[in-house]
Amino acid sequence: MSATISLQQLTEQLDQLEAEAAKAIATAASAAALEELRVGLLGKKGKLSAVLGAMGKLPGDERPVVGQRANVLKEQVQGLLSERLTAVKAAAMAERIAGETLDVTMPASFIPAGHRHPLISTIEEIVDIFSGLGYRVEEGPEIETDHYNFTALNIPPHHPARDMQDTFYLSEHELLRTHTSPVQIRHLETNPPPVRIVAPGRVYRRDAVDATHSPVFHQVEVLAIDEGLDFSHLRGTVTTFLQRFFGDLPVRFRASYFPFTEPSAEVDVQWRGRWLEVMGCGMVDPAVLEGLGIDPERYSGFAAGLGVERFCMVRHGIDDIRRLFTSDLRFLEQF
Ligand code: 2NL
Repeated sequence: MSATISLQQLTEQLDQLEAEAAKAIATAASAAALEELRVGLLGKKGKLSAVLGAMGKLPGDERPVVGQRANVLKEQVQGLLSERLTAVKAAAMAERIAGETLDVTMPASFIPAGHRHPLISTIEEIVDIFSGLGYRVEEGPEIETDHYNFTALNIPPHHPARDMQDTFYLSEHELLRTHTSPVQIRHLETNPPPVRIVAPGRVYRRDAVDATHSPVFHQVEVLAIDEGLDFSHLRGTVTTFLQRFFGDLPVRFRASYFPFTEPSAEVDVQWRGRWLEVMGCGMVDPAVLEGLGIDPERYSGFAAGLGVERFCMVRHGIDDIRRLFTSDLRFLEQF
């Protein structure tokens, strides 16, 4: 029936099993692989059980020899398994720790911080100075009517400033504002004096682009209307403003002409030894006040206007207005 088996054969099988188990355990890479090996070697249907099953076919006196040998082997394998399990767990933990290491000394990823465009910071500086002198900021539309842009400012229908050559028209009566004065006219329509406002904004004129001209540029205008204002208030305000912006420099006023002010003046600062024209101003023409229903016998006021690009260029020594509009970061990063 069943084949006979000798003590020698069984002992050889156990030796072979020992070598096989030692090799497999030494290379098992995980706890799960070790458990699989344990079941395969020492489990009920494992290899050791198979050998022990065959033991029954040996003569009675030989059985204890094999039994003893099998027990030693079993303990050996259990020892190897638990040793290897400890090693595998330690390796897994070491790998996990290495993977989760957070290097707190590593530099943060670089996020470049932007900054304001020099034109915008120039507007903010100018507006800040007038805020400090008690002026409120007012803004208005860039598309205006000829009434607010010209008529209300005492610029008659055939004045050259109204010409298609100088102004962008959108329709017969609509245009791109050529100055921010319409903001002040609109404000005066709904706010009775006393008024002190500063009006920054973008304006448009038909100009060919060159180093000092752009069809789109920025203006800041200021307006003060009250009882008893005279040219000394204008002079004091403009001088204070210019010295806060440029530093304590000589300032001079030269007689000039604007349709909406009388008298009018051009203002120069002595910058690095040279006189530079930087703004225009004057006492608001009584005809402008009258057109708004403000009694010029009771109220008077002054106004001033400046080009932001020019202020920015003088302050930073920029030689070409186009640099302010071409968005070249190599230029802009300097400010
Ligand atoms: C310049 C000169 C100026 C004004 C603007 C003004 C506004 C009103 C009434 C009267 Cl509502 N005047 N503005 C007055 C004088 C000069 O600007 O050279 N701008 C760049």
